Amino acid sequence: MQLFLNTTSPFARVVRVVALEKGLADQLTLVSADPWNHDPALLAVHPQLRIPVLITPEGSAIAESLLIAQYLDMVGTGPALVPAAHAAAVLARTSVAYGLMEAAFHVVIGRKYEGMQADTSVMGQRRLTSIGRVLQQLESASPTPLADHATLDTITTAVALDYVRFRLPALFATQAYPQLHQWLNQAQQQPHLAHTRFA
Ligand SMILES: N[C@@H](CCC(=O)N[C@@H](CS)C(=O)NCC(=O)O)C(=O)O
Repeated sequence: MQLFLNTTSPFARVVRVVALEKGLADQLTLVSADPWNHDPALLAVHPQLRIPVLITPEGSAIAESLLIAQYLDMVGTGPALVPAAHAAAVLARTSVAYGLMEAAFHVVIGRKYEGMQADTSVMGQRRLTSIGRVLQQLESASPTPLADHATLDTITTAVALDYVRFRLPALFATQAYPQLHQWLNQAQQQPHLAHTRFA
């Protein structure tokens, strides 16, 4: 299988952690891609021109990190990423984390292409407010404790928080979110998260 990615994409990192969790990492060839420069190899496999994209053994090209995660969960080994007994709670937490990841990514990319004034647009304001709301909710609820086998909620929560810390540290001060920083520091020790750090 091929995985089109770059090493700073939170969406691609989720997929890499999932592949490791599901015992599939050695079946993955990582293909570095640059969606922002009209990468022809990426465009040849998927019209969306975004990463990550997974090419399956039968040649299907799957975009969207959570869909790729769903596929890897089905074909890989080991415990389910979304255990049936806790499916609703795991998916609910995943949706919060995924929303944080998307909002943070759009703030970063808005600033990159439009400058800091991107933050003052209606969408910029909505995203910043959403990031603050999610961080506060996670801080007061505390993310689920880390288990031996990561589930989709802990993977997406750890990746989303680390992405905010990596790209938008001013929004995620340690003094404002002490519990979350503590949780994230611990999560980063998990071998698969440690192996996929942003670079
Ligand atoms: N919803 C997508 C988001 C993927 C995404 O936005 N990827 C970024 C890189 S981190 C990208 O390729 N952006 C290019 C673009 O938006 O045109 C997913 O979950 O995979």
